[in-house]
Amino acid sequence: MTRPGKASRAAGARASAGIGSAGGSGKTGIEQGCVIASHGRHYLVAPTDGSVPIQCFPRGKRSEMAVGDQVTFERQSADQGVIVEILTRRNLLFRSDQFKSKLFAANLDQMVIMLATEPWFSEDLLGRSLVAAEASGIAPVIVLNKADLPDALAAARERLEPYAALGYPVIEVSVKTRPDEAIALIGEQLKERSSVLLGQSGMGKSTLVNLLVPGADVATREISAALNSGRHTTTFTRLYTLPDGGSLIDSPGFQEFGLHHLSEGMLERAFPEFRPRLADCKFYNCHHLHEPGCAILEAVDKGEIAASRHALYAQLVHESSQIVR
Ligand SMILES: Nc1nc2c(ncn2[C@@H]2O[C@H](COP(=O)(O)OP(=O)(O)OP(=O)(O)O)[C@@H](O)[C@H]2O)c(=O)[nH]1
Ligand SMILES: [Mg+2]
Ligand SMILES: [Zn+2]
Repeated sequence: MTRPGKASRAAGARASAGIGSAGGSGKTGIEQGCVIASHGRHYLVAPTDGSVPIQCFPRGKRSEMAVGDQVTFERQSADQGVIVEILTRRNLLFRSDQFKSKLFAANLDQMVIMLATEPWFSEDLLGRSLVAAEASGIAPVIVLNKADLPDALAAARERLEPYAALGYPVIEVSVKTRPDEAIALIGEQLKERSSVLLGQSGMGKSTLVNLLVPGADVATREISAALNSGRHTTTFTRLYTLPDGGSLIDSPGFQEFGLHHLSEGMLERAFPEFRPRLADCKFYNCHHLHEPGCAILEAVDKGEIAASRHALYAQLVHESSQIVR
């Protein structure tokens, strides 16, 4: 796909022009719904009136839709429809490299970053997820799963300490071996909010969805020791309605989280430990890379800002300058 337009790169995409007075009654053939799954150019839309989800196609080569989008659609048959309009988004979460973007989800309150004691999680991806959440105004929550594996637990806790110190909530669970506790801890956090689950493959995202959503029956990545058969991994993004209110979006594990679309100004504010110091730099347009009198670099020198966080910032600024417009 092409990069979402300027408007969607800001806090939220503008809706396209109105479609006139459909009235929402459904009588005219125009209905409203929520995109609950996307696979290529195929979308599953759950009508707002509660009727069964129907498959919808975008009309022409209009902009791509994200799971969580509110749309209007026109029914063509009992189980197929055409998208008429994407309603105004509160926010849009996506990743981007130099050339293209990939949508994660829209209209989110919360990002649940799923990590596990095993396999080893990438701190780079964690940092990028946090930056993406901050830049889109979505509250991040870190979940450390597989706390039942004692050998790996201590190391994972230690790696997460600096993030807890930054104020990010860290919830430790074992979805598989202590499901009731996981329901209590995570269920409460998800109640009445729209959340997206992000994380590398094998962290336990789908296992969590199966626990929280009765009947979800999501394939989980059970790797058979014998033949490496029976291996499942999530290949599409899907929204589930939570029994206590709210929704949870399961997404495929990812290895890369490009943030080429974030400007330098957005990046410096996406690091909460930078924010209170930004006004103290000598130059008002300081890049916080090599400038004399830079309050951020001074804080890094004093050990008040982790060097790894500043390195991530510098890398993201570099990527942001590489964008092909
Ligand atoms: N030991 C342990 N294993 C777990 C726990 N939760 C999930 N698993 C296992 O971790 C593996 C991966 O789980 P999934 O839920 O498929 O992971 P995922 O994050 O959805 O992976 P992708 O769909 O590939 O992104 C499965 O074999 C699960 O049984 C846990 O609390 N403890
Ligand atoms: Mg999965
Ligand atoms: Zn500076």
